[in-house]
Amino acid sequence: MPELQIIGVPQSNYVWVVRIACHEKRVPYTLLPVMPHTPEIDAIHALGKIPALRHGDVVLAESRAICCYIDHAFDGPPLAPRFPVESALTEQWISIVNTHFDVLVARPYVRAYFFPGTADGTPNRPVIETTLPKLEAQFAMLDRAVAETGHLVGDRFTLADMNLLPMLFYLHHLPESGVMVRRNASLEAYYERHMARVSVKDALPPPFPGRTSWSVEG
Ligand SMILES: N[C@@H](CCC(=O)N[C@@H](CS)C(=O)NCC(=O)O)C(=O)O
Repeated sequence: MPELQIIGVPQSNYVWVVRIACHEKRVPYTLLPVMPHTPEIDAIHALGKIPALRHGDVVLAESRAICCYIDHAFDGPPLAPRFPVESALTEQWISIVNTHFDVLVARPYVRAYFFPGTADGTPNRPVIETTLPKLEAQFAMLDRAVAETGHLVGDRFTLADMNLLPMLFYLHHLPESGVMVRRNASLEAYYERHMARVSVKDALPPPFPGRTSWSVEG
């Protein structure tokens, strides 16, 4: 069997997602900590984004596609349910998180702390203030979604949960979003429960280079 390579720096939430998938399936892999927009990534992802995967002749970009491959190419517990309704609900939550929560709301907020683009490197307050009401609404949506079973889909840990937890981890460590998550009791319980899961902990990234922790002052 050729070596499975996950390509991308571990601090990327989507690199973390595909690594959780590998740990859940007990698929051994090598992590190549490559930055976005480098020649190796540009050769795989048309927009230069991480993660990417290489496995023999198989070369893939996009976390959802990579997780699909890991799920179907290897034995081990299914990452996504195989039943039609649960399978569709898993896709539904991955889509909501990826196209609304992550890219439109959570990512600009997290970037405003870690990559603020301000002259003095301090957090980008205008971006933070703009995203706060949207974050509040999306946390309320997620709180309702996990209230009944403690999972996004049914009563088991699926790819929908794997896809959300890394971004939730970063938000939990930032000032305003951390307070908001803790105010949503079901979401906070969901976060604490699943962050303790072995696959999630084993793939936990180190803080960004030059930092000693994930927490940031407001
Ligand atoms: N839809 C992509 C999103 C990947 C993504 O946004 N990756 C970030 C790191 S977490 C990245 O490469 N950012 C660089 C950029 O957008 O220029 C996926 O699911 O893999």
